[in-house]
Amino acid sequence: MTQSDFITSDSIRSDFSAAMSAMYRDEVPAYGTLMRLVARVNEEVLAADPEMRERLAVTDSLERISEERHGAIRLGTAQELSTMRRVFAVMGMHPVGYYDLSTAGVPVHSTAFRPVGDARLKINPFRVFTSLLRLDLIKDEVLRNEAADVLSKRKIFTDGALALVEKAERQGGLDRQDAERFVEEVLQTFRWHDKAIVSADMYERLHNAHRLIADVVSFKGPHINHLTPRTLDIDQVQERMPGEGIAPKAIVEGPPARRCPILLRQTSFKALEEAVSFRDAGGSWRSGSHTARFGEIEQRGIALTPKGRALYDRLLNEARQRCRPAADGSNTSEYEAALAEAFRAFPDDWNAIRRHGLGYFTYSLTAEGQRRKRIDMDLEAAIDAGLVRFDPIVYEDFLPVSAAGIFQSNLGDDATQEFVASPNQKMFERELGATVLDEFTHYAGIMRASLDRCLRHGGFAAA
Ligand code: OOG
Ligand code: NI
Repeated sequence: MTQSDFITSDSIRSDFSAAMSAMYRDEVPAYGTLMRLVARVNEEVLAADPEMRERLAVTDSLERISEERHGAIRLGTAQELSTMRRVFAVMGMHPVGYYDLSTAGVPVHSTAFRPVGDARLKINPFRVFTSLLRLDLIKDEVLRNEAADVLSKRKIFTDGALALVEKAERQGGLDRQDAERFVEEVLQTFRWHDKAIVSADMYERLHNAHRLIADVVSFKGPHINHLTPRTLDIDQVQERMPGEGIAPKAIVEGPPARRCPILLRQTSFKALEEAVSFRDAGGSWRSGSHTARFGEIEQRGIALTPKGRALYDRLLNEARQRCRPAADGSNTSEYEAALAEAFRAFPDDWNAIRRHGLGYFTYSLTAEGQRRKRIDMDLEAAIDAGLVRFDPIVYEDFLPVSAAGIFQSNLGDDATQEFVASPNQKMFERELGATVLDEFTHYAGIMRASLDRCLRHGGFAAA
């Protein structure tokens, strides 16, 4: 077997995300409806805005605009998490970022497994927001031990999947046939199981401790709980969801609509109540229901520097202190007004964002800049003279407050619960068996590299 017989990890990721999408549309028909609505709105936006079409044609693949950008799962043990890391590595997905959601009332901490680097993201951007349940936050010791016991006995990966992960690690890749089997085997882990592995009574107790605990502990595997295509106009889709018979959550998470989009805006349709059955001590099945699976959409903007992010966090906090968005939608317009008002303090002009050091950009020589032998001025002057251009770097990660909002609206709106803030990245990385990539360092590196390239090729006086 030579290296050249191997399928690239990017192509395994593409196949996997396509297979997952097909499975999910099949399992959750409302998700198919959302996908069609997103595609329709994206077409309308592009038809009305030829400039955007042009820009997307150059920087992205237009045909794949409405495809999934991410999904999410919730795991129960460190063992599951570290094996999942190895599974995703075969698809070129690596842990980026640490998210502590305990502060927001959700007993998990998380990372995002995603492709790293522009070229790989362009081939296929699929990523999975992966949470690990924090049993240490369950107060009831008896329940905590029972839950740990159930989790320690389940096997979420097929033997075939585990064997192929080992083979990929040993060989440094997989050939076509193995890659196909790998996708098929790994997909099984993300399937929905309507038969619980706990009794109705235990489900009830887990559910009372926290809905999320019941979702993680009660089933055979970590069913994919949502997939998320990209939309070019999130407000349009949000507004048109009810017309398609799907119920959106009350607010769009993240920053308000702006001329220069920052970070990430997200919304979802509420999780469906689905029929499940529980096996009782006597061995007979009892029917019940469980709410876990939903659909989400996202719209991405520029990646912010630590300074920009601190400003974002402060303004979001300000808005939420003025008006806490109610889950039933009763104060949505008031919240939107507070958000828009707070974010007036965030510059809404690319050059201002850049000059204040709030966002990450890539720099490149314009056609005119390329013609010059030597650019005898500093970078700012070269930008003003039209010799150098700058383009925003897209934010590829997630936001903890938004994630908490997405979790909550899908755990049932009564699920808000207080936990003591207890971020523990060290513990998470121990459980993961690896460190997570710091997203700021990563974006800064991309900006730095583009700047170096630009300075070198421009023969800058200062370079
Ligand atoms: C994950 C929620 C977070 C996002 O897009 O912020 C998330 C979950 O509900 O498991 O997917
Ligand atoms: Ni999501």
